[in-house]
Amino acid sequence: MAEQSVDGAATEESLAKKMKAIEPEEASKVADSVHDTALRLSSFQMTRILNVNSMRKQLMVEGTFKGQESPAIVIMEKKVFPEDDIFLKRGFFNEGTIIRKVYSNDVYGNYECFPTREHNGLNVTIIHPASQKHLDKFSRKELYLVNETYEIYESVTLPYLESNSFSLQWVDNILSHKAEYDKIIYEDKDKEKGFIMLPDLKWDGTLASLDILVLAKKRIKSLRELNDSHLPLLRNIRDTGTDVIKKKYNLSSSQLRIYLHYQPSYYHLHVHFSYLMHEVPGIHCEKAHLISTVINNIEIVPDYYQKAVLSFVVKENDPLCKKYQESGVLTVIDSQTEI
Ligand code: G7M
Repeated sequence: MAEQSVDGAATEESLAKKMKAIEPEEASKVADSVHDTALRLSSFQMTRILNVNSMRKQLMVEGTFKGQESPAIVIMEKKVFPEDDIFLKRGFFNEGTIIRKVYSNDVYGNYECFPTREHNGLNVTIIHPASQKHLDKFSRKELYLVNETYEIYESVTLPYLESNSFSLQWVDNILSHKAEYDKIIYEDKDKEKGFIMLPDLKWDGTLASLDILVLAKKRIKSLRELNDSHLPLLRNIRDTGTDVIKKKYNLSSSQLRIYLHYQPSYYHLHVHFSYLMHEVPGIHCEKAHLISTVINNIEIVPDYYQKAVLSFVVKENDPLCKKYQESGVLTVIDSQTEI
């Protein structure tokens, strides 16, 4: 699923995730890799910009290193600013800093600034030799918004989900205490309104990036299936979940973003609890549904989620995107076409 972040750590992690998605047989083809020699970036000839992400301040380019036939991918990413005491004492600007005025208006001045080398670092990831899979993975993909009615859900989305039987093994392992048992923060064993609360795989454990996952005990596919019979479960997750976090992490419910994803990556109902100050990927309006709104919608209209249009984004080339295309739900333009 698409991810967005203003946080360097999350960005690096999503990069790592992308790279993990390329399977070992690809990696084993590292016959003569530039990583085995003293790397000279000046010998890198850029051939194509694969993607630019202005939000994450990333540039991904394809090219070749001198003397190498196989392509390489170079990913550059601006570094996150430090916020520690050492940095505060040392300061950011010095004699070498260059500053140019762009304009000023009243008390506001806009400048272009070129800090000295130590503040100009980039995180650089180099993939060499890069396979076609790597190139596809890092290439820009057009995004499309699907406005899914319940009829579209029943006729396109659901059959696709059922025919693809995505593995929920990791969820079942947690629910049956076969995995991550020692990580469980709280468990309510009730079959109907019970749940397990544990750290999200992505959470580094720091309070500043609190990211906790709640898995319902009951098998419910997603937000789409929720109705008034699930209100006790949803209220229990919201209320008990916030109580547990208050006691353990001293964060109040008003400091938490508690939400569900639609479409989720895994079709077993789960709720995300994250620290409001932490801008985790997937919190945007085309994907995240606050639990408070979900509960309220069902309180007003018991079968709200079997009536409402739910909007979400699919990526060009996603199998689900192709299904929507085939069924006429989406018209996809060729992203290579000049507009
Ligand atoms: O809402 P969505 O389906 O996009 O999110 C699923 C969440 O499950 C993500 O935030 C993942 O980081 C998290 N997750 C995925 N796996 C495979 C695991 C896992 O094995 N353990 C834990 N604790 N979280 C996981």
